[in-house]
Amino acid sequence: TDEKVAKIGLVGVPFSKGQQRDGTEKGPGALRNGGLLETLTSIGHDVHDYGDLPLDFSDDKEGQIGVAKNPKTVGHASKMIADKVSEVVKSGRTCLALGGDHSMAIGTIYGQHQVQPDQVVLWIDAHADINTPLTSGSGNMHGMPLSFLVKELDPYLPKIPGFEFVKPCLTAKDIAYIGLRDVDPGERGKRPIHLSFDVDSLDPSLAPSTGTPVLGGLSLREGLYIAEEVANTGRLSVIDVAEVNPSLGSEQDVETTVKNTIEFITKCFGKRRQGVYPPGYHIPLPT
Ligand code: 6HN
Ligand code: MN
Ligand code: MN
Ligand code: MN
Repeated sequence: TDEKVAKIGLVGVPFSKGQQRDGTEKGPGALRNGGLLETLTSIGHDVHDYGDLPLDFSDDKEGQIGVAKNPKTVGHASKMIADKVSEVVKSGRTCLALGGDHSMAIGTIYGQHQVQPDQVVLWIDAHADINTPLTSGSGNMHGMPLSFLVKELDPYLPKIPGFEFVKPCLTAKDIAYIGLRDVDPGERGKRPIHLSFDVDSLDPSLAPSTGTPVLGGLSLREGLYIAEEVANTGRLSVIDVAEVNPSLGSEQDVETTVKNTIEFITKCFGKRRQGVYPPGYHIPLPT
């Protein structure tokens, strides 16, 4: 049989201070209530739930420093996220990090880097999230995570309190944005994949409950195709699920967002259109 059991380490990242709307801190709860664990377990996966990180999400007392909002709060969260993700990856599990706004990726990528310095990053998003605190128009740190991690941007990055622990760990070539269409042979390899999935990459009709929706996004089939192809590599090591905001939109919007997000996650873990036998499954015989 070619069915694969994934060992998954689930980490809740209830965080919203990388942007200004409340609600993304409820993303992990919404995905849990939507049956994510049960779905992954029912197709045979071994899920260890590390629970939700006890993140502080008060506004910084000093308020805005430069043009980055809540830098200390985001910095402290990033440290806690990084430590947990590196613990999970070290244990040999694929880390499924449920956010939370996309500033979470500073910690998840940096944490993976401590264990797998040869990581590559696949960034699925309507946005590039590579503003520096100086290029950002909004000051929202969910639009900046990659600028803290990319070596080429180091000279352009002002010192921001709370981020003293982060050293740039990626080069621009380590990042692929969807849809990239031309890869050279030398750019391929067997490197562990960090998948950073912002639900706003999907069309707003499919993931309406998110803070920065942009019309004309991926169709569900396009999104699931990416997830299936990534699953086929067998090299998934960390997944971020960012920007689910159950406080936005109607009850129906939240349900749609959660359902489609869970579908994407299960495809990442090998759920197939033709069905999946859990390990040890036999077609029942009449007695
Ligand atoms: N996200 N480029 C805009 C900004 O504020 O820097 C939007 C960023 C959105 C971030 O969706 O994770
Ligand atoms: Mn994003
Ligand atoms: Mn590296
Ligand atoms: Mn986005």
